[in-house]
Amino acid sequence: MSSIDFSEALDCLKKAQSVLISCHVRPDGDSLGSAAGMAQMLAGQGKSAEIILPSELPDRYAFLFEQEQPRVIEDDWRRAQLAGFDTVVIVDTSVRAQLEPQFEFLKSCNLPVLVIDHHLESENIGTVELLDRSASAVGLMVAELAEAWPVELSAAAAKALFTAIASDTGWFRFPNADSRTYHQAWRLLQAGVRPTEVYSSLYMRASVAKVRLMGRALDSLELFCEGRLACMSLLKEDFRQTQAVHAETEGLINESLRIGSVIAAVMLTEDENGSIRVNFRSKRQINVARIAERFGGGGHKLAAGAQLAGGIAQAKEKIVSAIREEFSRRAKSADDSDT
Ligand SMILES: [Mn+2]
Repeated sequence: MSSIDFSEALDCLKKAQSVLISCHVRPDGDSLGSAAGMAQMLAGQGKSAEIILPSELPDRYAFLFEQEQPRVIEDDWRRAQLAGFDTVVIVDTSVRAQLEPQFEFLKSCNLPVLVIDHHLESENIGTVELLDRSASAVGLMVAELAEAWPVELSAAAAKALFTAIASDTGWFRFPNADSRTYHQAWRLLQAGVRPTEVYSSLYMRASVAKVRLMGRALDSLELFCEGRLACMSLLKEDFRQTQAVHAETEGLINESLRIGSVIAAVMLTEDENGSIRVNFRSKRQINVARIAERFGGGGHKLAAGAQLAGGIAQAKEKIVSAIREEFSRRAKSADDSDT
């Protein structure tokens, strides 16, 4: 059991009768699994819950929504005239930039807005906030909410939360997969999750296009900083030729972390409009959230992202030199502490 105070969040959920659940744009496994798990948990308590996404649901996560596909509203939510809800729950973000379609609605809806998040940055979007930067996934926080409530989770709710946790911990491989994470994973297994089934749903149903895109990404691999930094890039052309979509870049960056010497990895992706999306990963030592923040992005210590204008070559140069600086800064402080 964690030491987090769930009372305010639980009060909010217990009072709610009709809940609107949403998450950040370009939703990932944690946000979708958390939203689906939350919806199932609330339904299990006789409450009504509807998930509305601010971007399309990636196909690979459709298995989380077998009964009912979530609604998608990509433009200003105020125009959708959403009615009949008495509570809003936002999972896996608390910054405006990731909630553009919802933001004005959230400010003007006069409803309690419960934000459940584990990212470093928060812009106080909610009226009630459950923020825990040490949680490996929001799915973990929702599982802990269920334990603290206490309510029993259905097998479907447990599967969704397990998917959320597995996604943000790289199938329990990343350093954020701590005993707290395994404890909740164990509870979810007891509630009926079959990990092999979740693994297949998540990782064994890729399209040919995705595997071809992976080939392109691996082909672009360059090493910098004496082999400690791996850099891969994908151009518009790579998407056209492989017929992959942008959502299919998910997870590709981790392939370069297989290299023994690599400590940090970046993946640069050219968007349709020509801007460059940069994803950062770190095995240890280097805090990539801080580097991403220098470019207007953010994230976690070991996984972060940013968006850069301009061509891929300039973007790569800027990022590589920022990370090079970080390596020498760290080497210097290590030297200082030696003497
Ligand atoms: Mn997350």
